[in-house]
Amino acid sequence: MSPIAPAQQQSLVSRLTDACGGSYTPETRRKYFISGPQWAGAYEGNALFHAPTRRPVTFEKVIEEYGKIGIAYWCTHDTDVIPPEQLGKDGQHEIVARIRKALADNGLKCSMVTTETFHHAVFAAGPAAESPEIRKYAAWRVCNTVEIGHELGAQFAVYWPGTLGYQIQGAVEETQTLRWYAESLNAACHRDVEVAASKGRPTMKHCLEAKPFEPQAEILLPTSDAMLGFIASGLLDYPDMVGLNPEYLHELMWGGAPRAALARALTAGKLWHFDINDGYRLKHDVDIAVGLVNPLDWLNVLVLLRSHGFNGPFNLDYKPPRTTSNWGVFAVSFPTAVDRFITLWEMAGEVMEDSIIREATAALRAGSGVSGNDPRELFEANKELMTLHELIGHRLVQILLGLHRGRVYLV
Ligand code: GLT
Ligand code: MN
Ligand code: MN
Repeated sequence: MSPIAPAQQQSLVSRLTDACGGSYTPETRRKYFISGPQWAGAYEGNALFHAPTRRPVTFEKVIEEYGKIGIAYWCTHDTDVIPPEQLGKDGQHEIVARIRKALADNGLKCSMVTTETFHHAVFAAGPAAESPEIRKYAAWRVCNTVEIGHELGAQFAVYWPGTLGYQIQGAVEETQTLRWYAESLNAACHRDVEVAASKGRPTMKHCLEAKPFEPQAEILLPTSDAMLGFIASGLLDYPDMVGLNPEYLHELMWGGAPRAALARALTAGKLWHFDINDGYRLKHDVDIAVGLVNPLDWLNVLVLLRSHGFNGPFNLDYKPPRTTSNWGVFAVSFPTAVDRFITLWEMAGEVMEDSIIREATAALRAGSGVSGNDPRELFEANKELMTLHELIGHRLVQILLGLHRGRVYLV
């Protein structure tokens, strides 16, 4: 192939994207409770070992592009959109008014707000640092975010306590740090109760998000399960207002099974918000877009969620790769991520209706009818049925690959 001159590259990428087919209309995409984070759309490709590859993008641009794609909800950190020195001041009110206008102009809603307690130098020792004045500032920040959330009509507040931990062991007393962290959350919930009452709005759902590694070397609440323990610890004044925002990759990162982690959150009644993305076990937080690495696992995750009535928010918390251009972020990355999610969600519906999986599952649950306390006899009585586990796996792969619709190779 001859070289593709820079001016021709976008049209080639567009043509090949269209040739992929399988895309949904913006109207269809809007029917799902899918949210796009400000920080994902505006991610410039920078990281510890990476210089940015993309130009900065404003929230007006992100909201406009999400609107065109059909991503119906938007979410943000306080400092993604408001410079830290403007927080709580006139600058904040002006920016919030501009956000409201951008959302209204483009037909989006704000679903969630979150507080950045990890990037700024003030959080070098985390949001629950020893210094009482830093903790007071952290509590003020989460309360301010709750106020922003009410002004933007958000239903959810997320907390990722990524700096709740340490680099240097022995310098931090873990039980004390957890108590201090609870104080901030208590302040946020308390402020929420007050603001909700004054505005006649429901209180928000406050969702904790775990990540096992990064940016601290050791993390005090590294998994969703640790967070369930924290919610039930007695340290929270409003435990009923606090639940989880698991992230698919964060559960995979520590070697867990995301579907099992989600199941534990569901049985605790705390699965409220879900960050959707993909990546690899026991690696860093690569935040690859949903379904690009583990589509079969994703299908199974969505079968679980659909069968338990979980219907979102599904938050596109991924990072468009550094090799994707500013144009490609909204022309290719987000629409294809949304469409893979919708396809997997609809496929999960198909799995639930599939007559083979239904009958196999029912047969396994019916058992053999042979009872008694002889373990060998019990095993023998069920052993043919248990072969269905593998058949169910085969059927799931058939559905994932379209083989159940007759896709075959001419061999
Ligand atoms: C950060 C983290 C994400 C969280 C964001 C919410 S911040 O990007 O890696 O997983 O969801 O604070
Ligand atoms: Mn996340
Ligand atoms: Mn992540």
